[in-house]
Amino acid sequence: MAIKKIMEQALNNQLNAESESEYLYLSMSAYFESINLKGMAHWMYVQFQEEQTHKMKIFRYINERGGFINFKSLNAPKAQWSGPLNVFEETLVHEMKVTEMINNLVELAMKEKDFATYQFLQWYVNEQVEEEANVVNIVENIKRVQNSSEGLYMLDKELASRVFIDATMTAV
Ligand code: OFO
Repeated sequence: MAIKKIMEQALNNQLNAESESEYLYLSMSAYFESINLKGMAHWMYVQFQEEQTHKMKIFRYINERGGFINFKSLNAPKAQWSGPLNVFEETLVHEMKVTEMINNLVELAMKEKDFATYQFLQWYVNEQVEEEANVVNIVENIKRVQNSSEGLYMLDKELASRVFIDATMTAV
């Protein structure tokens, strides 16, 4: 059964929001490059790659359900921050907003009795738990080492080890 217009539109909004996340994290990666925190720049680059996969999962799903893709133009992301804590605190606020958007989508899928979309969205529900937990952890660690350049150096090295996992390769 083809997807209803109301659900198609809501998923398209999410697809565009994932593009905005991509753009934001790439900008954060560039910022970290500019202040020579290579590990954090790498972490944000992996985050950018992850957001691409979040977008592409929705892209594939809308197509599979016989819907249409509607891209919107994107606003330029913010480019300057006051330091690592500021960046990761803003990342947490951003991810909390995304979680709310996903929850609203789940609510809509239930209301429309679109059980396939409801099922599809469960991956995103779980992913948001992980996204928020990861960032909370980094914010706490930055607070711990904030006044120690050695601590910041060690944390930057740790964040350099993040590995990108392609979510489009896992089940939809
Ligand atoms: Fe796509 O989860 Fe972050 O924004």
